[in-house]
Amino acid sequence: MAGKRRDKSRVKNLTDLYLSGNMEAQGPEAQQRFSQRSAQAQHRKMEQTALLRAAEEAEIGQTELLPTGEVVQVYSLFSDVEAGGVMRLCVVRKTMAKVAETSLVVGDHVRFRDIGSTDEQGRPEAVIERILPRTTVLTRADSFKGIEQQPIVANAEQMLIVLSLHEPEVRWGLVDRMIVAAQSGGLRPIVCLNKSDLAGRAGDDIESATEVLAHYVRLGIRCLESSITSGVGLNDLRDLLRNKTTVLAGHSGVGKSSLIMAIEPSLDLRIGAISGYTGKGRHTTSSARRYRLALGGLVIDTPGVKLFGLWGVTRENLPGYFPDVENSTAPQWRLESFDRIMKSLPREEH
Ligand SMILES: Nc1nc2c(ncn2[C@@H]2O[C@H](COP(=O)(O)OP(=O)(O)O)[C@@H](O)[C@H]2O)c(=O)[nH]1
Ligand SMILES: [Mg+2]
Repeated sequence: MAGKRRDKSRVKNLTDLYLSGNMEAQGPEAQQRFSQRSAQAQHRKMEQTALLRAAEEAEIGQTELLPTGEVVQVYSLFSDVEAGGVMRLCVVRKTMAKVAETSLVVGDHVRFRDIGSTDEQGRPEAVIERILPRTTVLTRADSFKGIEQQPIVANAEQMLIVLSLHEPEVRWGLVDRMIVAAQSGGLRPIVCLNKSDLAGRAGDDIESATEVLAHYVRLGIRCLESSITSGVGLNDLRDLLRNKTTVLAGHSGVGKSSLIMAIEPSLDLRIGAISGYTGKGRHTTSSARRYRLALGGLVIDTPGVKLFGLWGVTRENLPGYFPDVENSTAPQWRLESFDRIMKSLPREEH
C-alpha cells in the first residue's frame, strides 16, 4: 500500500517535471548517450508513458466515487450487473482484466461506469472498473492438483446442500465434502434431505439417514427434511433463505430447482441453464446465475458445477473441519470421509 502510494507520487512528479519543461535539465549524461534523433524519440516515449500513467492513476482515483452493482451472471465477454433494481450489460475494462488476479464471478460486487448506450433490450451498458474485495468465495473443484483454484461464486452467506434418498441415492461421503467446501469458503452449510415423500421405499435406510442428520446437528449444522409433493419443510426453507444469499449445491436431480420454484413460483431456475445464447452473441461460460426472492434474499444456482473446491484446505488444517474426529466422537462413516478427503489433498497449500 505504502509502496503504491510512493509510486503514484513519483509518477505524478515525473509528469509535472515533463510538463513544466524541466525534463531536459535532469540528465545531461543521459542526453549525450543518444543522438539528437533517438533522444527525441526517447522523449516522446517518456511523454507518452508519463501521461498514460498519470491518466491511469486519475482513473483509479475516480473509481472510488463510481456506483456499485452486483454480478448476476457472467458470459464469456459480458456480464449482467444489477444496481438499484436496474440490470446493466457490462464488460470488464480491458486494462483491469489484465491486472486482476481472478476473473469476474457471480455475486461479485463491482464499481462500474455507465457509457451512455443501451443494448438491444434497452438495458444500460457499462464498464466494470473494479471488483471489490470478496467476503466469501466458492471455487470449482480442480482435478489438476497444484493449479490455482478457480473462483465461481463470491459473497454468498450460506450453502444449501440438497440430497435425496432416492433418484438419486445419497452418497454421504460427498455431503461431508460439500460441508467442508462451504465452511472453507466462509459459508454456512445447511443440509436438506429432500423427497421425504419417497422415504420408506424399498432399499432405503431412513434410520441411518436420520442418524446422520442427528450427528450433523450435534456438530452445529442446520438440517431439515423437505418435499415438494407433500410440502413438508417448505416453510422452514423459506425462513432459512429469507434475506440471505444462498448457493444451491447437490447432485443433479435431487430437487434444487424444484425446491426454489416451490417456495417462489414466479421463478424459473431452468432459464439460466439453457439460455446460452442471446442477441449479442453471448455464450454462457458458467451457467451459475443469481435469482432474487420476493420474500427477500438471493439464491445462486450453479447447474454446471458438479463439485466445489476446498478453499485453502490442507492436510494440516483439515482436522479443524472434523471436530468429531478430533474429539473421538466420529462414527465410522465420518472417519471414512475424513480419510478420503485427506488423501485427495495435495501436500502443500495451493
Ligand atoms: N417425489 C419427489 N420428487 C421430487 C421432489 N423434488 C423434486 N422432485 C423431482 O425430481 C426431479 C429433479 O428435480 P430438479 O428440481 O430438476 O433437480 P435439480 O437437478 O437438483 O435442480 C424432477 O422430476 C422433480 O419433479 C420431491 O420432493 N419429491
Ligand atoms: Mg436444477
